[in-house]
Amino acid sequence: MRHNEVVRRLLDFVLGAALLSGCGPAESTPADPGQPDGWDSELSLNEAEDLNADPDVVEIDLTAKEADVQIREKAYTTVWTYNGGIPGPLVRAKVGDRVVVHFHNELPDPTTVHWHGVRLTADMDGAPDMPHPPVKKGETFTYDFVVPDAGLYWYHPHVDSAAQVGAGLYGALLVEDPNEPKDLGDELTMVLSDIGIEESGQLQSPDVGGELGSVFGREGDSVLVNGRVRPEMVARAGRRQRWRLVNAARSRYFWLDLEGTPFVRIGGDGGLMSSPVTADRLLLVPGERADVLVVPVDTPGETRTLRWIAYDRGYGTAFERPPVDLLSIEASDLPAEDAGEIGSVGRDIEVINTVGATPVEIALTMDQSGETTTLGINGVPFGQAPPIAAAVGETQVWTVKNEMAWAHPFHLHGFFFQLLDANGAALAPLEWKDTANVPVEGQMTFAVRYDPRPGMWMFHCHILDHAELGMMGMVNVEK
Ligand SMILES: [Cu+2]
Repeated sequence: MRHNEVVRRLLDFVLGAALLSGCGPAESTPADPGQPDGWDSELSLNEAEDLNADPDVVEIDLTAKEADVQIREKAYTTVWTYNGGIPGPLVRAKVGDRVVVHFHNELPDPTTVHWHGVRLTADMDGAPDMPHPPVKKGETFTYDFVVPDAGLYWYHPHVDSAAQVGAGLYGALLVEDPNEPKDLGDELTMVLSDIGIEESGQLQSPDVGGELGSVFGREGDSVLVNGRVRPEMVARAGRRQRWRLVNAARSRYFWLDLEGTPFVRIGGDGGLMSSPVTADRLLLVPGERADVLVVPVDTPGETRTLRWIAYDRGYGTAFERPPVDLLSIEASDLPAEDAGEIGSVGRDIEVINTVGATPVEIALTMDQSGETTTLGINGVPFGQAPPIAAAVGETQVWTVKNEMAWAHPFHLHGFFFQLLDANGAALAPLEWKDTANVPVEGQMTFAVRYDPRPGMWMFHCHILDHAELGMMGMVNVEK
């Protein structure tokens, strides 16, 4: 019997009816329920089972395989999965842990696993043939790396990536920092994605729409939160929630709206920012992450809907596209809470010193002079351009120009960067990025410092159809 229970029974005995009539000391109240039971059950993610007893090692089995998954009502679709579900299992680790992933490929095609955003060694990055060849059907490869930074990361294939991600291969990797404040809110990890499914219930062909589909960037017609179409949650009004969001779609930008409820963004790709930013809408380009606090407030039974809003990422991408409901939040009948003020959330981030930095200028380009359209870097598709030279310890300032009528989410593997403004100053508040939007016929500038992890690293557009058309390059970081 717990101590509280003993005390309560003793009081019952001594005070008798006084307690029941309410004249004596108050009867012990049940523990604060926080959120109602099962409030987030439709958003639950399978978690990868840690097979290693060492508290500083997370060791998991990850199998890529086909599975029949119900996405549309009354229809099962054969999709590509990690461990049988969309998304793949949530991998949970803490800062500094070693992560060991025994990866098995049971798919018909070769594949790799790229650990998007993690500052690991180049040989564990999952870029094909750099140096490990893709994992063929029936083969196994063990990824073994340390997670040095808190934040939400994700994993996905880096072979035929538009088709493989489009078929369902992605999952989240959450690296927690035990020293971060624990009372920021009830935490939810949300993997945002989409998938194209035919009327018949079959997965859409990865080539649907032909070359124009690739240039536009294919967006699946079913928009998913943790693999589900429009899940629902029942949440206590006024109680703060902390959402860890990742855009795992192959092409779709997510511009999020919660009917006037503001998003307090406290972190991004590489953990907490220097200070929060509050906004009514939140943009996540493919590959990007956000760490946000939200406080839904409604009277019991009322529902607030998280919506996808068409973001104009270039020609034809926003025209006459209505909002899409992503998630509904019903206010429970628990008494509303006063979320109060959040304390100071943030951390010190050192500004990268760009004095004497090496300038690197690249352009994201399209070439329609041949029989087929190719995309590229500086007019040259992937594989035909020499890598950009860099050295351990070097600082570079990149200017990424976009010559196309579509925006591109630029992603650099293995290293974080800091965005710079037009005058070359770091954007405030400070944050570590690995993916950032390059607007239509505009540019994006960032500073990067190469810590001692030499090797060949990729950079590319994270509209994966664009990457497959050639918009990828490499940085060779030498010792
Ligand atoms: Cu692109």
